[in-house]
Amino acid sequence: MQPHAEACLRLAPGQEATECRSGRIQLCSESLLLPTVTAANPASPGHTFDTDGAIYMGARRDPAGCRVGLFGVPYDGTTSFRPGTRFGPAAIREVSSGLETYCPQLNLDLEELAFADLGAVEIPFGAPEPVVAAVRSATTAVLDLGLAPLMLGGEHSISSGAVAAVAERHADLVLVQLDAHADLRQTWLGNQHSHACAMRRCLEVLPSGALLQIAIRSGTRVEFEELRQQRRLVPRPQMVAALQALRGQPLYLTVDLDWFDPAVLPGTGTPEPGGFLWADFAELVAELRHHRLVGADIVELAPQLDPSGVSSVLAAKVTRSLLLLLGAAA
Ligand SMILES: [Mn+2]
Repeated sequence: MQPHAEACLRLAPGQEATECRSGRIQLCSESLLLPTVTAANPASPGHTFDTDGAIYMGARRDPAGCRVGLFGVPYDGTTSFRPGTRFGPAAIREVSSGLETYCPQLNLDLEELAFADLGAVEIPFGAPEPVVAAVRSATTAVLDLGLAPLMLGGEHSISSGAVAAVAERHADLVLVQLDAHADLRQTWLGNQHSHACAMRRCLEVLPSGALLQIAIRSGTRVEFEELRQQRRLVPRPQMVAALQALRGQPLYLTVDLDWFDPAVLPGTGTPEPGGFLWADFAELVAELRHHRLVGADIVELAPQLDPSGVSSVLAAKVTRSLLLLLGAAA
């Protein structure tokens, strides 16, 4: 158990913090034989975050005094090809303790950032509409706590809920998408909230209509015609310059992990050859250091599709970068 995490756990009477074999921090009742307690977040009445399971390294459960609120949405109800993103948030948390808290690129350390891991949004099983609504409500609750939201998916359909909540606070919000796929379909497989429609739904809840789609490499002819006509497609050589032009504006960054090459991140449901490496992401991180990042999500990790586990490690490191950027901008 990490000492700082232990110190920050708020325990109910009759509970004690224990470390289980996997190294996870659990809130246990008096007997270790009883199931793990699911705790409501005391600071957000009406919104229950399930805190069962692991916690991201260095995080607190109690949001008081924090600047960033991390939460998971373990959902893969509309996945069109290979499912498994419901296991994404847990995998990111579990491997996070293998990373350093210090980021040499940003010269920032999670040990010096007060951030909360609020757990998982409690979502209904099945159709996406109530899930998106729950995500919007939970993101609003995180914003009401004064925290910058960082959401761990789950599949990409959840992003429109978080974007809608953040856009309510920032009418001039700009959405920046890292993704292999355009995600601009009106509907897919009979579902308007399919993850293949993620950016179409985001555009409906984004008052500014401002969306930058960074180096998208897969989609239909119709999607690409729209990308070109709307000048939303940012080619790889221009991605840093395109962000530079947005300095000072509030940004929401959605990271579909299939933006990375399947060689470095095979653990995703719809892999697309021709993707990017960590160094490419690091270039964006360096530029984002100068921006007002007000919210972000990391989606589409399907950890069980990668027996090596490196996909989860990369996702956990992306999480660390975004925690630090959100914390620095808050
Ligand atoms: Mn994608």
